[in-house]
Amino acid sequence: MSIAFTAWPENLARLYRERGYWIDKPLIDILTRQANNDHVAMIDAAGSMTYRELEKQSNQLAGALRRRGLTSGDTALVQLGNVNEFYVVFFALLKIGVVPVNALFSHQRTELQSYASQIKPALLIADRSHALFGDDAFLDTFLGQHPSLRQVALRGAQSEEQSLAAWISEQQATFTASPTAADRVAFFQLSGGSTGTPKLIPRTHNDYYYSIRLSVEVCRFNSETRYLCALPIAHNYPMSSPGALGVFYGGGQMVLAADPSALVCFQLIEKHQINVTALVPPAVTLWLQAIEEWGSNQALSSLKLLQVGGAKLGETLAARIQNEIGCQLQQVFGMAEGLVNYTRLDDDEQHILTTQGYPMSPDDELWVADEQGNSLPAGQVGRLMTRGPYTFRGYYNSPEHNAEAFDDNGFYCSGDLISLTEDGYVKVEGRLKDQINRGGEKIAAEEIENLLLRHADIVNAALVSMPDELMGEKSCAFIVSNVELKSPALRRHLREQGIAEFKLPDRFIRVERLPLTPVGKIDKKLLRQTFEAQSPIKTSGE
Ligand code: OOB
Repeated sequence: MSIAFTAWPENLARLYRERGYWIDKPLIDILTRQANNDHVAMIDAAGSMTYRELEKQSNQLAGALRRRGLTSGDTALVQLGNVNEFYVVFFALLKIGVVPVNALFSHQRTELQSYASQIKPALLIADRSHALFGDDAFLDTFLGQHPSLRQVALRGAQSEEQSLAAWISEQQATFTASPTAADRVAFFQLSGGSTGTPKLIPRTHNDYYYSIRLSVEVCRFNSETRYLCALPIAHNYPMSSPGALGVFYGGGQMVLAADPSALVCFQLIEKHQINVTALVPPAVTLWLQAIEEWGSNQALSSLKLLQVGGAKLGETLAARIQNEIGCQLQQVFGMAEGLVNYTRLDDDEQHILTTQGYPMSPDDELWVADEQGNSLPAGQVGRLMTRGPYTFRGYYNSPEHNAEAFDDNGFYCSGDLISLTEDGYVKVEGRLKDQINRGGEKIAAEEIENLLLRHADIVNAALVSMPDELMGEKSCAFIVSNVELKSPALRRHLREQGIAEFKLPDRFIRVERLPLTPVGKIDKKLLRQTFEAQSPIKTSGE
């Protein structure tokens, strides 16, 4: 049985195959190509692993999972941080056709619950070093709530029975892979979200593999590539743009950093002679501050290319990179749903500094829509509409949401406001979707509002973005309540619901009522104006 998903129409699927985009090979081909390569594939804080070892360990884990009854059509919930095991597990699951959701390490109870409810996993792979899995309390509850779960493996487990390391070292004579068909779901990506529940994005082998090969070509990754993965390993950007999978495809080396701080990364860059890495804009600011403070960018002398994406990179910040970090900038405007835009390595400075690049495939179809759905000419701002050989056709199990997110011709509306230059480059101008982009980390307003409304004293709540110099945006919750509620208590309330820390509102403002638009929706635009010079909203304390 394979996972249900919205497939591309036949005529486009045929075109994508004819043009050589879809090659009908499973994603494990990325590793098979390097199976006899004795070069180091990845390095984390615990040690290094060659391609041959990665192939062997993922085979062993795949065999161990198979012996425990896992089989094609099953799903898995995985939560691992920036550690080598992430890719041992990823390839092992692909090898036996088990379809994973890779939760971010920052995710907590609410997110894991939501993913498990949606995919009904047979397998859970988690880490004892994560707060939720330090002891068995949450695990026992979780297993009780999700009867589909048949097997659990834990990184750092004490008992052999549930030890991920023990499963990975189970020896076996031979192993034959049985991945899902290349035009079927390989794994789920996580949507940044704009609705109450985090949405899942089915990615097929064919579409994802194409996006990786194309990224490798655009960014010129090869066996000389030494890539630092400083962002969360499960995010689409460091996975595939070109990210770790691009590094593996090219036979290069990936080094895993625990976080994107200058303190951690500069050392790793120097030690491993890293030549490319990917950051979000706030991390760039912090790196520049560190260089100023330490009076030198010496540690970064091996760095040739810095990719920046996930959130809008301001032109002033962009302009400092070449001089102060001492390497080339590449802007990346991508989304877990598919479409990725890059500035090209030989673009002129003006395009690199002032645009977010252009789509990587000649068959990415992209246009700008006005409110009535008409196509707008270059220079005008409207909604981004796109479809193409690696852009998904529907969120998992979400017919109502899909009806809104796609037009009749299968174009996905990402909720971004963009304009196109005369020569086809994209400029991100803003956003329509009800989401806060907190330095690249996405917060769906509705998800947090629903959690706030669970508080007995909260009558109404609205989460909006407020400008922030470092993060680009931070989040502010406007609360309607009959009693005075202190910020720490509100944060505690949200923490008790178990959500990722980055989703906690940075600020709370109590108001008498929430302003409404003429059609009766909460007027978030007006709320956001609170942060501009004059406050039109009558607030009463914080
Ligand atoms: C990446 O993926 P997601 O799924 O976390 O977020 C996608 C959204 C976009 O729709 C856009 O709103 C925003 O993040 N975004 C940018 C941006 N890159 C992403 N906004 C302005 N400028 C940029 N350069 O964030 C992602 C996935 C693959 C590669 C890179 C980023």
